[in-house]
Amino acid sequence: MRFLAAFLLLMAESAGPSVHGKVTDESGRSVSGATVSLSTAGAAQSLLAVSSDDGSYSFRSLRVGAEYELRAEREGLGSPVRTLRAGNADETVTIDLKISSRILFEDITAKTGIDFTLRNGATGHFYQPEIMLGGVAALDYNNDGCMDIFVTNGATLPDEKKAGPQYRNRLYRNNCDMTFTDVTEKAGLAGEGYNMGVAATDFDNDGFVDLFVTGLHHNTLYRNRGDGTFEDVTRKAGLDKTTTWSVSAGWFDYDNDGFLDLFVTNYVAWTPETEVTCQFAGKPFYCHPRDYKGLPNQLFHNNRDGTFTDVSASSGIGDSIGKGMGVSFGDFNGDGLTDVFVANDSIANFLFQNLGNGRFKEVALETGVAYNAQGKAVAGMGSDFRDFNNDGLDDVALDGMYWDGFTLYQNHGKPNFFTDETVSSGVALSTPSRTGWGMGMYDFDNDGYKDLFYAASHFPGTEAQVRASPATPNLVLRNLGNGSFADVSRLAGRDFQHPALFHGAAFADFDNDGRIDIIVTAIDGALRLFRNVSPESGHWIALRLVGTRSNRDGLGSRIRLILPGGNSEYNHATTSVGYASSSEPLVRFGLGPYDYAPEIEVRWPSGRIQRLKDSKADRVLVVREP
Ligand SMILES: [Ca+2]
Ligand SMILES: [Ca+2]
Ligand SMILES: [Ca+2]
Ligand SMILES: [Ca+2]
Repeated sequence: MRFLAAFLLLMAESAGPSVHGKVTDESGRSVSGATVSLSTAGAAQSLLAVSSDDGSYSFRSLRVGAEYELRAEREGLGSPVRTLRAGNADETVTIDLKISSRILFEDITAKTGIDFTLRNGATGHFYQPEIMLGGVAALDYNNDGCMDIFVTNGATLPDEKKAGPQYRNRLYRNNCDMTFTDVTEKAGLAGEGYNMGVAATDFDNDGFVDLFVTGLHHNTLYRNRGDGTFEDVTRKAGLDKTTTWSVSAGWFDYDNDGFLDLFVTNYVAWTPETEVTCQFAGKPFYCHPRDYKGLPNQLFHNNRDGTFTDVSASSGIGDSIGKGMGVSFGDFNGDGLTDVFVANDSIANFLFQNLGNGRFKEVALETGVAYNAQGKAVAGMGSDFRDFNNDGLDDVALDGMYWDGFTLYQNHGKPNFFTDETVSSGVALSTPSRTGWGMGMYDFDNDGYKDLFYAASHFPGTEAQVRASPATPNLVLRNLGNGSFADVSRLAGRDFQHPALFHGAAFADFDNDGRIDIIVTAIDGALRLFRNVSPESGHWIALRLVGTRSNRDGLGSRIRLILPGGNSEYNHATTSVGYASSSEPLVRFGLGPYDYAPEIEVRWPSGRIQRLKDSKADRVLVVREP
């Protein structure tokens, strides 16, 4: 009788197909109050329903022949996206939706053979560098298709010496079975001095990834010889003119000549001798950034012969005095020229617009990314300059100190570009009580929407200030696909709840299963490899770009992937993500329920446009520039 009644009701109320079903949890129990959304490609808004007491939902009057995507969410739990095609007018489709944790990580460090502790050399003098280090890189130094790890380390203070093996930088080779071997000694990468950050790419286009390591009074360029060893070419390359304190570096091709140029962020003027002493609650403590003089950043042009020219002055980059932390690259105005975002500590951020004539203009204020919505400069740390809402416009996410919250700027295009959407996106709900360092915008569950990860910890010794331990767990916020994010950190697995003084983070698919993994450093703590074990992760495609006219790694390439439903996703090639760290050069897309992409459009930095048709999912595509 109930079915008949429902059928009659349907006949009476609707003209057109319908879909209905139940929302359940992992153990099959009905879930009420779940938000079920139904959308078609290109639709500005989804149709929404809320599951009733017995978990049921329904949508009626669908458009005949239309393709729909259906999914359910509740309190951070979500269902995989399901697709349906609405058939003839009186058809009723039944689709049950199971909601569960979408993003799950397992700490597999103990099984990997990685045994590294980040040493900051602190001895109670509260030297500022002690709370600023921790860069890490994901790179494939031996081209075996498995991502390796390079991690920077501190030194003793005040002499800035790597006094003993505990201060060495390390290179870990991925044995392609998720075990790693320490190959530092053979590679010649133990380093010297007090290191901060790292930027990996193939600067000389010989097919082998090279390393630039930043630090106090000393930066180093290592050229990969291709035989498992590296050569210090800093002086030969003309990169030995350093400031007192470089934090991050990044590689990008600002003049699109096929050779990658080098951007270096500099923090503040600092020496152990001139270190100021500060107090907090009557006791010696780390000083505020305002107690130090800022520095200009640096830009070095790649001369294509292994040498670089310092163009900081002629490019205009050197005109802006900041307190530079993370650097990330995007193209905010879509003119094919890569722009530079620099997070500054406690002063306005910088956005350097690439003018295309070798000059940059600092436009953070007029484009809306200098301050947050409250008109406040935040203590910016790491940033990522990517498109979180798949509208083809690069957005900016950054993190900072616990009183600010982590800012999310959405790009609306010309003429005014960015608005602060930290509150409307829900990012503000979970971040004001946190301090973030490394971070990145990656699609951890491959549902087609880039999520947010933040490596989090307060300064050591701030127990009284933050009324908690400075060691904290990391944060992961899931992109719900409707402009908002849900904090799913507590649902991300037991290992994810582990607190530490987390700092740098690099992103790569270390086990080549299509789910992006994270390597995270922690002060006085273990380097941890969080393997992404998200259940019911969607289909995926990763692009490994091989530039011919463009730079070999294809950095700066902009990629649009068109899904079978007609929606598009956007991403670009960069290794400069987060704080003082360097991530894999591959460009990733989550495809959700779709096992192929009808079209992938690659816009190379050279200007070439390449279109790939009907690419099968769940693989790395090697794309050579035509
Ligand atoms: Ca490798
Ligand atoms: Ca966007
Ligand atoms: Ca996602
Ligand atoms: Ca993985």
